[in-house]
Amino acid sequence: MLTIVTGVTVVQFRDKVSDTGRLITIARALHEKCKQHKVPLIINDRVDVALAVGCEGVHLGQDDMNVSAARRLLGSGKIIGATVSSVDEARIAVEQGADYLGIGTLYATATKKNTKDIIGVNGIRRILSYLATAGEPFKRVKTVCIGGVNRSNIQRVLYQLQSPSMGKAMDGVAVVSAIVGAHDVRSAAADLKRLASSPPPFVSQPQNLIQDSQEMKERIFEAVKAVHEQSPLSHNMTNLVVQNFAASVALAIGASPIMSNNGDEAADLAKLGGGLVINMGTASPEALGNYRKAIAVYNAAGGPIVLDPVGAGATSARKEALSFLMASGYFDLIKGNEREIMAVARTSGFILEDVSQQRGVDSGDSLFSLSQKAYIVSRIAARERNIVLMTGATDVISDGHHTFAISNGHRYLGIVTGSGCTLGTTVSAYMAASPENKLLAALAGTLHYEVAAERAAISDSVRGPGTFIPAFIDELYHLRMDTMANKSSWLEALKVDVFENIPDEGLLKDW
Ligand code: 3NM
Repeated sequence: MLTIVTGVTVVQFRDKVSDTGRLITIARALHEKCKQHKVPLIINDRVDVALAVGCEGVHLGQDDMNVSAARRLLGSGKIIGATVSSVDEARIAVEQGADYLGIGTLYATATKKNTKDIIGVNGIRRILSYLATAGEPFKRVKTVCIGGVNRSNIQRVLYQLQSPSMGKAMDGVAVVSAIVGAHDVRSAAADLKRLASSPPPFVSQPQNLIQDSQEMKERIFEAVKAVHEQSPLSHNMTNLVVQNFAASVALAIGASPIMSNNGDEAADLAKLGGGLVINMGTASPEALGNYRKAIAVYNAAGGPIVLDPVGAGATSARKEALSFLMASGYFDLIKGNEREIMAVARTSGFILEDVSQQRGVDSGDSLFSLSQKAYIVSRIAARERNIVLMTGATDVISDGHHTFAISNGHRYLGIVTGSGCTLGTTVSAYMAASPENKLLAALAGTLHYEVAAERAAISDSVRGPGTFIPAFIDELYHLRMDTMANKSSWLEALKVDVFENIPDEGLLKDW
């Protein structure tokens, strides 16, 4: 009936239909098995059954006996867990003496239909952030997340819920169907354990970034060369408006473009070692399904994914699309204008003042000071454990530890269609070519792109945004070729500032 398999550290007996006598019989047999393997047995809902069997504890839902009453009946030596889906429920459970919290529902699941709330990674983060700051017993309480966890998402979910910036990590996961619904229960559990204790393939080790501006220039030079030498696949699932431009930009920087919006093709493409751009510009429900398939296979292969949440704050359909995509997988870099990045902050679970109601896909006047931008991108990046690039007259890029301002570029980029999208294409190819330091790669890609724009804008053939585009593609190409010929004078044009200390601007609240 039960196989205790590699990797399972606690067993919960959950049976909502059997009579009490039968529950006790099954639980006794389970308890014997569990004891042989030194694994605690917890009974779902039924304090009486736990008492009758003498097992290690109970798990209580919001509609069951409350934790204080159960504690009085069971005493201090037993384990009491509680299901919670909000900060309030978590607070009450801990105040009443719960030893661990089962936080959910993470994702919709066929195993439990009457779940109160699907709260996703962001809802869980909110609860973890609260626990981290509410005092000792809250910080100490153990946590698992539950609902729809399986082998395809366990690494990403744990990675995103173990962000050091949150102050409290998720201790583990609780699963039903991923083990008991598997054909081979033993290997399913062992597989989950292996995945849970290893970093996801998309994670690169944090590097010591850069000592001084000379080193920065050298590393940027190397990153430009890496794209040329490796010619990484640049897979664009992009908006209809920019497909042609994006392919030309990819070729000019030395990447190998493919414009494929077919999710079924992504599994083969992900194996080729390139990068993926997901551009939400003209996303339909069908496109979102394709993006989800591609995100899963690139995450599994470890290839970098750039999310370009075009117009994310502008309509409720786009807000929902952003939530859908951010729940679908991990993005190595999220790139957007101020309002798009504020929509990302909200989707990431931050609570912010309503400064970000977006009116159109263009960025409009700047909402924030440079220091506020640095604060926003670094906080989101630290929480998402990725890189965030906020574009504007000055771009700000951060991985949550290192934050840079880039003041290169030209105003023509703001008045040609697809310049933001093709910057996404550029940084994804750069990250694919230099995966060991994705922040530096993204910085290098942005600089290549923006210095090329500056050079194009002053060339004799350019009289406005129309003539700018071909000149820009030329300059992207020439900068690469100059670099390959070891001509480094273009690096003198770089305008990069490093943020040393980023004050807490108080714009983003955790819960
Ligand atoms: N409790 P699976 S979700 C038992 O949200 C249970 O409180 C949930 O099953 C909650 O791993 C759930 O098959 C079922 O998705 C989890």
